Amino acid sequence: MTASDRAEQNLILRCPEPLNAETPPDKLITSFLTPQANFYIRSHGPTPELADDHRIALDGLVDRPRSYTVAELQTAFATRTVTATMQCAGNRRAHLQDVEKTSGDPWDVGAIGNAAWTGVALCDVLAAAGIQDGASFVGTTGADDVDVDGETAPFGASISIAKALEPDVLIAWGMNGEVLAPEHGAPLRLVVPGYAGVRSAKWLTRIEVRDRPSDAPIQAKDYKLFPASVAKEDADWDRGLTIEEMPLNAAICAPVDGAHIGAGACEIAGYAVAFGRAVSRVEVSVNDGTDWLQAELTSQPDSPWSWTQWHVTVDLSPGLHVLVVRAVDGAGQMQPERPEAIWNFAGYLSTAWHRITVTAG
Ligand SMILES: Nc1nc2c(c(=O)[nH]1)N[C@H]1C(S)=C(S)[C@@H](COP(=O)(O)O)O[C@H]1N2
Ligand SMILES: [Mo]
Repeated sequence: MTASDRAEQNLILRCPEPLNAETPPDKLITSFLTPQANFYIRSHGPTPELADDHRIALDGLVDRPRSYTVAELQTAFATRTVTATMQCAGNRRAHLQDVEKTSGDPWDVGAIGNAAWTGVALCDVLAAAGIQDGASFVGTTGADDVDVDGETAPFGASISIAKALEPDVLIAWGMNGEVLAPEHGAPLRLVVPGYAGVRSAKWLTRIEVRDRPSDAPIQAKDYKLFPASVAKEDADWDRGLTIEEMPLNAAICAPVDGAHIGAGACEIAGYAVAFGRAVSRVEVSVNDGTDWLQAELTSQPDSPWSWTQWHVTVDLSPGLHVLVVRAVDGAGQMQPERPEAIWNFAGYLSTAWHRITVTAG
């Protein structure tokens, strides 16, 4: 089966080429770990087919540049597994597009998933190479060529050296106990917990220790946050906020928007993310935000990068209902109420209270 066949069978296809597909909402809440086959796919170019003995180069500001295959990484370094939610910076973009058109795929709530990633700690590999003075960023390159506004270049992204040295940042070959599928970055990808998915380069070919961020278009001219007053044509890319840490968010996964459901008891369920902070409260309203109920939370306290799943059972009278969810993090911060306040031309970081309409009866 090809990656496209798998996506068509298990996911909601947003774009066939490059392959972009999201997890159907019901599959986001059936298990704490999202099976690899149900995990969203966000690719900017064609899926490269790389050999099992593919090598990644490690160079730049290091004393001992070298290259590694998966087998060599497995022999040289301790294997590490980190459970972390990965989320596209464009997740829930459709809700910003309800305000005004943006660029990008109209993701609903499913450009997100939670997985146990297995690989080696990037910091161990960097330590073995010897980081030189002046090292401030770690750049990554993928085997795929991607187009950013007419400029074609290999996928490239970077993270700060401080983030790169966190032990939970992995060079990964596995997901939920399986080897990575081609569409998720086989044989080796980066996993940067807590950061927008774009920083987790798939199909790694090179890791370069640098004195400045990656010059690749994906890093330099994309995935930046601008205020609503800035149009894409006028964007000064150096002034945009580089999207790294992901903000507080929550979404309703069941029922789905527009559903017709029986009147009476109804279970409302979904996920919330606070990345590194706790999700301390999830509130649900069945009357468009007038009254709020507290949802039951399911989280793994020893897994700070994972999402929190939540559910609450309500009694719905016959008729139309606007259901809303909002989350509060461990610092007492809440999501913005309305998407109008956070609209931006690229449709990133769509975190307003999630509202859906259902008909009971
Ligand atoms: N080489 C490469 N890495 C990439 C991408 C890509 O297009 N090419 N997409 C990024 C983006 S935007 C996201 S959200 C995640 C998605 O990972 P997944 O497809 O395994 O869910 O991969 C990131 N890594
Ligand atoms: Mo993404």
